Amino acid sequence: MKNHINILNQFRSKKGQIAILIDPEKSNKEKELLQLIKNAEIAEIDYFFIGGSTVTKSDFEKTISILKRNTKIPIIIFPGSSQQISDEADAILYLSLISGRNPDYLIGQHVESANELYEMDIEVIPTGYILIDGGNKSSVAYVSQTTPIPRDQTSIATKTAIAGVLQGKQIIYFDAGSGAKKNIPIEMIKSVEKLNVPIIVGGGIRKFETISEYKNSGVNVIVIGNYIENNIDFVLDLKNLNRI
Ligand code: 1GP
Repeated sequence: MKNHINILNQFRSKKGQIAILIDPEKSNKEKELLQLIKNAEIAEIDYFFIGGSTVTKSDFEKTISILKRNTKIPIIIFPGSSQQISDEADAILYLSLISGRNPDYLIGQHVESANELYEMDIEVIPTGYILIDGGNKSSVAYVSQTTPIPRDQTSIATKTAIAGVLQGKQIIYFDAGSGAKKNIPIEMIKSVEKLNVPIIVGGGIRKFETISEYKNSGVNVIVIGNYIENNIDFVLDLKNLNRI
């Protein structure tokens, strides 16, 4: 039995936490991952998220085991498919793609991995996953064959989040998609903050100002992936961010 940290409580505990997203399809080389871990520890990054839309099982397993062996930073699975599960992680975001109408990403993938996940010693966090148009076609929209919510439709995004909470989702993840040109609009965050569930935001985040704005609007966890893949020193710079 693992000594669980209770990641959901940790998400709730403060605003402006930072997660680095590792996509094992792009980052699975031990040397690079070790450098990333080193920088992340210096910068006191809160979480590693791991997952991707088109990752193979072997890249996923290899990457998660490198992380597990080399860091105490909590590892959270952000799964792109039912193949991306492992009890080497501390928790899994159990995503339902509630902005979409593809049953496979609402329940199908979940049924495929249900038995295996049920037996695993891992915290499972029911997550309402909401895709918002990030100004370009994202791989997650393409792979899931779903249409993101238009970025000016705050009301639809809010109603979607409310429906998710009523269904029992414990957190809401707004994603503009990896490499998004435009980030999640602040109005959406402000509108959903009243629901009192932790909010995670990701997609195309590359600037400190964006991170501060999200923190001040009530975002609990800000996810940065793509930008770090080519700018590993950005992780070190995050240490200087005023996170008080
Ligand atoms: C995408 O939320 C994540 O699913 C992070 O996006 O890779 O653009 O940082 P980036």
